[in-house]
Amino acid sequence: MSRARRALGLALLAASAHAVAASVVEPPAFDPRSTDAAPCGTGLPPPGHEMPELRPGATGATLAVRQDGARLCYVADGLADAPVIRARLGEALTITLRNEIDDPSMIEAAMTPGRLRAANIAVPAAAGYDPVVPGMHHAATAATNLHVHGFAVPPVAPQDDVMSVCTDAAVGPTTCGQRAFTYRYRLPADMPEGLYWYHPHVHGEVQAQMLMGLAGAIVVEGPAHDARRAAGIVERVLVVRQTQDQDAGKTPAEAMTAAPAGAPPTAPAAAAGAIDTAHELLCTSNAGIDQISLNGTPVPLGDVPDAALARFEIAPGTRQYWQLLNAATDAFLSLSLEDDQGRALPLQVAARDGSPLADDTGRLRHPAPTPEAQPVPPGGRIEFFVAAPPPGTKAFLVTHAIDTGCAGDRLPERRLAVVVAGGSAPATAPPIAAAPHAVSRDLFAGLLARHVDRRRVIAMAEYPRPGTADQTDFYIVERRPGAVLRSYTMGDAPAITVQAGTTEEWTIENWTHELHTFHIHQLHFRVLSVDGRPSPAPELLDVVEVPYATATGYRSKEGPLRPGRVRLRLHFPADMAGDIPFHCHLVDHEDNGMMAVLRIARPGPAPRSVARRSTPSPEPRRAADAPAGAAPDDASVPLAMKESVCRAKSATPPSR
Ligand SMILES: [Cu+2]
Repeated sequence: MSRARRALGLALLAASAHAVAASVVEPPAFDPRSTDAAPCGTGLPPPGHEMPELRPGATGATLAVRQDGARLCYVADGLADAPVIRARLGEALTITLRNEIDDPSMIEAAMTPGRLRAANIAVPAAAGYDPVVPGMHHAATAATNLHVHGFAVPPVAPQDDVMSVCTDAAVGPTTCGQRAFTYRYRLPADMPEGLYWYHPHVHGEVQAQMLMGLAGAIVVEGPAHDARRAAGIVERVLVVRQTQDQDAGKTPAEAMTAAPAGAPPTAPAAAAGAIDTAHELLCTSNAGIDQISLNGTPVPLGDVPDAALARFEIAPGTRQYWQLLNAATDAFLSLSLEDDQGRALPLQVAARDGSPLADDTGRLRHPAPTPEAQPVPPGGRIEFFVAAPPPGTKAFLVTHAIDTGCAGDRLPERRLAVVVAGGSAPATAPPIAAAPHAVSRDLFAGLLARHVDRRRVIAMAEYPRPGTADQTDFYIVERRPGAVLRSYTMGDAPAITVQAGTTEEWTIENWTHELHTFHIHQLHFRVLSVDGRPSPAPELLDVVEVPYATATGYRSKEGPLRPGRVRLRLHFPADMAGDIPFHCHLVDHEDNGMMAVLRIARPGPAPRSVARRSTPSPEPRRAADAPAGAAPDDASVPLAMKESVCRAKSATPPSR
């Protein structure tokens, strides 16, 4: 859910799309060439469009960020068509990012935070309530930078440093001190091979810049890619983006329905020792449906003719390898391949988030083809084999309707593409059963076997800003004694410091009524359990969906809410030492505070006392989610996190 003033730029985008649909005037032909008159090209790509490829290697390539009104685009080799960047394990990748943005006001208009110019009124500490100190409105700078999502490279310039590296726009503040920056990545030879992606990461402007067009895929090639190529398997890159955020622009008063009947008023007594989340029982009444696109082409809603869909041909009797990125700002996907009767066809998933589902030990094997829908959260990737449908039939790539929680967005079923048998097979194409699955050892191997040095509980929450009608603040905070809810503000000190070489288990809790995701830079983690259900084959991911909270009944010992939970195991390699952001990848939430920084400290002569950091956790209450020494459950940790909304409702709205 995002709440903000309607973004002018996005409204313009939407309006122009509607105007095209409603008028008889032919839309401009698609021409991705970037010119002075049309910096981001003209027209929309036809369904099934393939983005150009860019192979910068060590010598490098330039990626310019250009602007055409409410649109932003990545331009390479003169084409405003976010290239698929191809890189190679163990090799250097050099990219110069140049900022050509010339109208920051369009980004300002597309940003979701409200119009607050002053710090919000802090809620005074009182019995039962603790201060909430939200941030304030972030004015658009039009600075941009490049995050290589998922790359296991140091968070240190000139590699993936999103905290201190940025580039200034052609017009606007000059806070970055540079118009261009050359990123020099050294891809480890043992990084997982597969689909990654790039997007801006200037805090407060991530959603605006992504909605306006900034996101692209990176394919990191290695032995598995080589094996597929040798076998003649065609690879296809699919990028889902989001161009609108419809539910913005409502006030919380408009957007929220009443709490369920019988909900008690927020009372300190109900909150003793736990997050007081009575207001989290509020739902929203979203009516809008966000527009998504596939490789730049709008994805239609409802039952549409096949001609409106991307059409992909697969040579009869063969299969292809599809690499799909969900670069949407907040739209989840749930993918299936279906025949024209709506029956799910088996899908063989090979990798997620750039990581093979099998490991080199044989402990984790490639799953059998499954007809089950495959979730792909915002920021996530999935790679799978698609077999040619029998000649004369067709199949559809579908994303199903998703329940995102009563405060989440509406996500209806949509068809993304039609798949038919056609074309001729490459000479080397193997029969379907013989596709190779190369699995090499990666730097996250052995994670499941590592000794766990420490366990933490990380809570996600969201509260309407006290005293105002147009802003929700989002939080991600470690639950520990003395913790205070505070939205992240650029420059905040690291929330957590760990020693390089250690391993931790984090339980991520979602105390809200909408889905969130957890993403951490630099690292892949294994997902051990979801809502207490152990994963039979813990996946190695860099972004994971965190289920929404469920009401427990008001007489429950647990309080009114049971948070959704995922339990993760993370290892902190010395090579990744530095300050690493972790955040929700519904990027509006990230922009509005659901972000924090983890510091990986290099091993030094005087590490922190291990004994002090290894205080035994209290016994968890829920056996299902409680292997020995599991993370503590909600009521067992003394907390200083209590929401303050009800108390603050009568506060004077801050000046705007
Ligand atoms: Cu979120």
